[in-house]
Amino acid sequence: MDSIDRIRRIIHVDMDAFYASVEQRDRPELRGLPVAVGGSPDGRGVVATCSYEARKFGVRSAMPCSQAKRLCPELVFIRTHMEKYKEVSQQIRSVFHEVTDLVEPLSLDEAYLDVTENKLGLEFGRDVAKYVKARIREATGLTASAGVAPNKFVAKVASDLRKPDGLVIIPPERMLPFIATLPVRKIWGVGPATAKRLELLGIRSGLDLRNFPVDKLQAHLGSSGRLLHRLAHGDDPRRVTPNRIAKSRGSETTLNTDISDLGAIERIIFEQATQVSKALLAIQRPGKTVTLKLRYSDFETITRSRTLTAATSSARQIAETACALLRGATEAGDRSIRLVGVSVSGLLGADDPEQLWLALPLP
Ligand code: DCP
Ligand code: MG
Repeated sequence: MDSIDRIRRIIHVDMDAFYASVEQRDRPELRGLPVAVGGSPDGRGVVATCSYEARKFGVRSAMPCSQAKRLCPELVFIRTHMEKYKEVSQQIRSVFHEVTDLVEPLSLDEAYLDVTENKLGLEFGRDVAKYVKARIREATGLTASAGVAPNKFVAKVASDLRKPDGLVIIPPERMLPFIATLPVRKIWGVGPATAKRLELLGIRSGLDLRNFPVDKLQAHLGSSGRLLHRLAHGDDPRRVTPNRIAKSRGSETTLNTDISDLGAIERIIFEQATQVSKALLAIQRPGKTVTLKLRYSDFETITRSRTLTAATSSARQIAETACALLRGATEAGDRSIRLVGVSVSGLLGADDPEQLWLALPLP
């Protein structure tokens, strides 16, 4: 039988306050304190993430540092140490592969595992998830949260429910009642714009969505309406796919001499954006998130990202977004630069609702 047709056991694992937890692990004097990683306390840049102590004050990822400081005056700002996070990321991936090779990483700190069959020979997803959490703690000294469910989207919602150090199991028989209670925003593929359109139809919860006539939904939302209807019935056909095709395209340049002239950096960014645009057009996959990478002359390396409202492959839009990040969210100009890079991620493709629907056989 095809693996899609039988009940699967999917685990979604996500590290808790990832960058901040690594910093608190390595600097014990920071434990128990509100800590923000990224940006700087003089108000420049944005917070990449923050410790749970800081979240009590309302500090969040992507918040400008100035605002974070206002919400929490004693907030301790720490620079990012990407090499360390990548190393931990490798360690957790090794742990995942102790239980299955069906591992689909979503980012440095997050992955789906299909443990329907697993190397431990365990029957219950719950036991596999407990093993993974314990091994992650042993290998890295850090906590992860996990969700276990028969499909990806429910597993991901579940892993977020009892953070930090959470473990939430949604067994097959509890899946439909669970989805019924969810706000539609939690359903995979529903962003703010779709949520607003659903709201206009009086659809607020998973139950509303499930009970709404599918042909009417399709009339309003097109093919993704049918997919949403399926998801509301607990039918998320996405497989856990190891080694997915590249999820970004980028271009970076190490400069011959360090430069601090913003105009000169912008010219490089425009050239790079043109390269990236060509690459995206070649694979016919526009992307939503533009990332600017800079290495300062002292080798400190930062990335700044902005997610657009719609996917793009336009060189101009990529360049303008990267330049806005350069001027608004970095210290370029005050500090000289030895490397510049532009990349686009969040590419539309096989995992995007519209395209997924096109790939599915009609029921
Ligand atoms: N990150 C970032 N910029 C963002 C969001 C996240 O640089 N806007 C980085 C920092 C995070 C890491 O990615 O530590 C993982 O992102 P998560 O969304 O999983 O957030 P955390 O792991 O920090 O916290 P949580 O416990 O909510 O998962
Ligand atoms: Mg996380």
